[in-house]
Amino acid sequence: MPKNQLRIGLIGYSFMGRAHSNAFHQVNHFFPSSYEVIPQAVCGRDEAKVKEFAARWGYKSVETDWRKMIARDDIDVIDIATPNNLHHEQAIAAAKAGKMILCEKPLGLNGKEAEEMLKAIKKAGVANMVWYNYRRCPAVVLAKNLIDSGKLGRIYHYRANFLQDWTINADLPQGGTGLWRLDAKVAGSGVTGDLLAHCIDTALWLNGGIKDVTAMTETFVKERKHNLTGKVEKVSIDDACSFMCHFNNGSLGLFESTRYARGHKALYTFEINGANMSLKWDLHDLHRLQIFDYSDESQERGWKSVHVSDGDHPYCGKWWVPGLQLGYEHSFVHAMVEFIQGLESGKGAKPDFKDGLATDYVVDAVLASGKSRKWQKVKQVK
Ligand code: SOE
Repeated sequence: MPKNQLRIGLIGYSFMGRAHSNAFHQVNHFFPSSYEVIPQAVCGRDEAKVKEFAARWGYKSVETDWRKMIARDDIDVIDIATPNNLHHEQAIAAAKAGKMILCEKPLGLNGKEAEEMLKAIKKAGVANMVWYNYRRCPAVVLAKNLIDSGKLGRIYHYRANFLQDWTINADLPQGGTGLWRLDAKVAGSGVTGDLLAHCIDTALWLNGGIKDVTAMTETFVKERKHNLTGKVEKVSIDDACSFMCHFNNGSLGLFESTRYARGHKALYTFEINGANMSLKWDLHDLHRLQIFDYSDESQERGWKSVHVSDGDHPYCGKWWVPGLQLGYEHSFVHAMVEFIQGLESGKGAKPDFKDGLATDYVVDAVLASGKSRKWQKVKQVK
C-alpha cells in the first residue's frame, strides 16, 4: 500500500539536528505506520557544513536560507532545531506556509512569543509538536500510567532537579555556536528556560497545572567575553534557579536547576509522593523507575527498581528483547511515534504548542519571581 509521505525540512544541524535526524530514520524501521518519514532537506547558513551533514544523515538536498526551505512544495514538515530566538519567526512563517511543525524546546523566548506561535498554528490548522523528549522515555511513560491509574492516591509532593556543571569555568565565553545558551538575547534565559523547562513540562504532564511560584535565581559569573563581539559583556542569564510552587491539585512542588553543581552532567531527577505510592526517576539511569508501593506486604515493603525494558512496557516491545535497555536517543524516536500516531488518529500529538505555552508561562512566572522576590501567579492557557 502506498504510504503517506512526511517529507522533513530540518532547520539547524547541531546537537538537536542530529537527535531529530536519528529519530526520522529509526521511526520507519522500528515503528511501521501508514507514514514514511523522509529526510528531504536540511538548512544551515554554512553551505559546506550543511552539505556534509546532509550527506551523512541522508538528506536529499540543502538550503542556506530557511525562508526558501519553508516555501518549498516538496516539504511537508518543518523541523525547527535552531537556537531559541529563531523559533518564533520560523514557526510562524512555517504555519503561514501550511507546513506541519516540530519545534525544539522551549517553544518561545517567553510566553508572549509562544502565544503568537500558538495563534499561528491554530489559524493555519497545522499539526504541531514540541520536542520535550523526556516525556517519551519508557520509564517516564510508565510513571504517567501509574499516576493516571490512581494508584498513588492523593499527591502531596513533586520535586525535580536538573543539575549540570559545564559553565563553572569563568573563562568560558558566551555567544555563538555551542555557547548561545549563555547569551540571554538568544536563549531567552539560562537554566530556567533550558533545563527547568524540561522539569516543568514533565511535571505539568504528570501532576497537572501550577498555580503560583516563588523563585530564587542567581548569576554567579557576571561578565564573560562574547564570542561574536569579542568584548567582555554582562551575563544576563540565570546560572541557577530554585523555585517552590503550588499545583492545582493541592500538592507542593520544589524544583532546582544549576550549571554549577560540580560532578553533575545532566542529572535530571523527579520524585512524586502520593498517599499510597511514590515514584522516582533519574536521567542518568533513565531505563529504570523506582517505585515504593505502600500496599506491598509490610515486611517486604521497600523501594523497588523496575528495569523498564519488558515487552509490555511503553514502546519497548517494538525494540529488542526484554532486558536490553533503551537510552536518550530513543526518547526522540518515541516523540516521532507520537507525532505520527497523532496524525493517524486525527487527535494530534502531545506535547503540542499549547503545552509548550503552558511551560513558557511557568518559566515567565519563575523568572519574574526571581527578580521581584515575591510569589507570582502563573498565567493559565485558555
Ligand atoms: C543543555 O546542556 C542541554 O543540552 C539542553 O539544552 C537540553 O534540552 C537537555 O536535554 C540537555 O542539556
